[in-house]
Amino acid sequence: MKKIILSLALPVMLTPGVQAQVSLVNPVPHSVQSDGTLVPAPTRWRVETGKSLPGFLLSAIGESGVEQTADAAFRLRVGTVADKAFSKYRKLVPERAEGYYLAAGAGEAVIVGRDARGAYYGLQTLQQMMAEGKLQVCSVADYPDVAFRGSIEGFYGRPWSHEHRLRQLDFYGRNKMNVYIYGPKDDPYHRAHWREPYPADEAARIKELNERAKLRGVHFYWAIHPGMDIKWNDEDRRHLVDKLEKMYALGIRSFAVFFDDIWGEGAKGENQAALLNYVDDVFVKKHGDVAPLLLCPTEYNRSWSSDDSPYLKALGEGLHEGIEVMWTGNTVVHNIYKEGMEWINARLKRKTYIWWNYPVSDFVRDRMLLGPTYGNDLDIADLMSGFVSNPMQYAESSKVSLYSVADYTWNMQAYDWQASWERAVKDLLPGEAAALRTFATYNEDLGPNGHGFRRDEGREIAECCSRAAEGDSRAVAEMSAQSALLAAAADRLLRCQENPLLIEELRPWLVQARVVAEYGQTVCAMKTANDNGWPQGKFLDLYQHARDLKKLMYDNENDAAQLHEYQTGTKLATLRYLPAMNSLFALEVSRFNGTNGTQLEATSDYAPYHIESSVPQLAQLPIVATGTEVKVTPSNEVVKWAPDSYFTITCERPTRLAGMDFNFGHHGSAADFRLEIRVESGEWVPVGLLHYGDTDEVVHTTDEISGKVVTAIRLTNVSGRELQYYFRAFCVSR
Ligand code: LOG
Repeated sequence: MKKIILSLALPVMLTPGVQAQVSLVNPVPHSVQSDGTLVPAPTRWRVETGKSLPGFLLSAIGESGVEQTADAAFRLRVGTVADKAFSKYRKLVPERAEGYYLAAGAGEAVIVGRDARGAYYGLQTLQQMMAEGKLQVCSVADYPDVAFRGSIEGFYGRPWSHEHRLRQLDFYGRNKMNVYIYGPKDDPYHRAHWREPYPADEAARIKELNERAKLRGVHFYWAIHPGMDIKWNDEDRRHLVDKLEKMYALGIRSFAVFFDDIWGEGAKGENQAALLNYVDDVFVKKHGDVAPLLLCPTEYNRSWSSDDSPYLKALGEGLHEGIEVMWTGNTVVHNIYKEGMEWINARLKRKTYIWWNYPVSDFVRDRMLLGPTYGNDLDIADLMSGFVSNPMQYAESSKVSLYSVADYTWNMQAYDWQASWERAVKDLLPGEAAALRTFATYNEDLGPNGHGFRRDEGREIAECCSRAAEGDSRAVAEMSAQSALLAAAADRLLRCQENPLLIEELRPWLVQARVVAEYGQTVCAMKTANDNGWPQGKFLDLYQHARDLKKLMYDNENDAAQLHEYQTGTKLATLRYLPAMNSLFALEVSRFNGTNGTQLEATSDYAPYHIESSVPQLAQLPIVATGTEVKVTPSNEVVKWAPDSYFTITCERPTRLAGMDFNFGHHGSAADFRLEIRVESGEWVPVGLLHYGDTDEVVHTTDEISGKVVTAIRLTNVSGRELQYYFRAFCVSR
């Protein structure tokens, strides 16, 4: 084997053009030494392992796809620094938990981990390098920047399926992520019925997940969310510990307790701290083999807290040392900045564990988020104890972002979001990476949303879009071509067999992309028609077609048959592409009107209902009309209604009502609000509100609403105080 000199001080040391095999590795390793020499990757190897290796590592070697035979010419040696046989490598292995040293050459590869997980990660690096049948002569010294890296299945909506979760755990292992936190809001045994044990079949599945996690070097955290109805008494403390014991019996050894998105009794800091300390004493310490507890607090972001928050003080001072606390940043959905990390660490008196709310889409359910993962500071690795991403309810699609989260948390300073994204797309769908890449560039932004978190969608066509919007001929021609490429990409993906689970998730957006692209092409053709003085009838055909496509797009967004559970629509290309095409449409229609003396309507948009609200959390909520219903997307957090604040839905055209109801998660809320409808004369008419039963949370109207034709509906907080309610459902029937 070639002699390799190693320098830990230097990051990846490669001459451009010779990085082929090492560049296949995710996350980007800290230090690689290589002159770029490539040798054929072994198809068989004889394996020598150190005595320290646990079973999961041996099975990982077994599953590597390379045949193990005693007479193979290639020798693979795997061990840890605890193995005598590997002692001569000890100095080369970074002195960091989960670090490893790997040296690979023509006849041999050696992997030495600081610990077992380190060795496992060295094996991942070697396997990824060999993916294209070649092996690069190199040495790698590598380790993670952040101790705990992974995902938190913590969204509202349909929880991931068992199959998806297993695939996720495999993916985490490959990408050197070591945490999966199980906390789907809509698993009843996690939250609403936290006291109750899982039915046997579900318990068996969780056990299987935990087993798979172990095989992939992943800490499986099971989270419980008791805060909605917990009583601070012995009985409920016992309920909590009993439930944790049941999960312990399944083999779980890492636990989290969540208190997010609640108010009232459950939200008291001292009580939460006391409960966690109690669990620490009677459960964690008692067992001795349970990881430090993880808490998600109620004030989990800075905008809901204050410089001298008594709540954070209670946690910072009250919680046992070692208990980890989660934090979403400056707001619920926010990139993570150094100043904010320092602020919260000082208050919690520990390094905070980041719960990053991206690419979660439970507050913008009409979006598929496939763009690059960017915006977090690159100098904060030492300020956090962990970093987990809350993904979309679409597990496969979330891998675009999770791949880069793995990259970012492993080697922060070297993190290059663009390059990481390019690799992520290839990794997810190698055979159709170009099509997925094209499609993804139209599925980045979240659109207006209550959290104000946006992504820069369509960077690559930005200039072209702005010129096309003003009717520039070359730009319009290019936009027409771009539209054709989007349609082609969507078609390719729709018939792609490579990853059926991914395509199933993307399908509504792919179908919509075809309509979007056809709209763009049609609008570009309207310009051609005007430029060349085509007969009026031809322009009118295109004009009508563009408007029909807009309506079809709207119907697609709102077609009940196509909606995934909880999902309210399917939007894409909204940041640059569609606005540019809409402007061009208006421009060409006015041109046509000018030349022909016609009065065609210049707007193609179709959005029959709009929200106006003085409650910032509600003002940007998506609203959709499906069949006979107009629904507002639920908000996940606690919504604060200032006294006299209002929430209005305006109708583009007068709408005949059949009824309406809403659910703010609180019996008695009917008395706090006034509902009014605006009739066609413009007059506001009050409507009575009531609950049907003694405990019913849903608010109904008294029947004076049915049959009324209205142009707006307004709800006002008339309680005279600030109200803190959920916004679970708001539905108007027409
Ligand atoms: C929830 C979370 C949800 C996310 C985005 C936390 C700590 N809690 O507003 O379950 O997926 O925001 O909607 C949250 O982020 N509440």
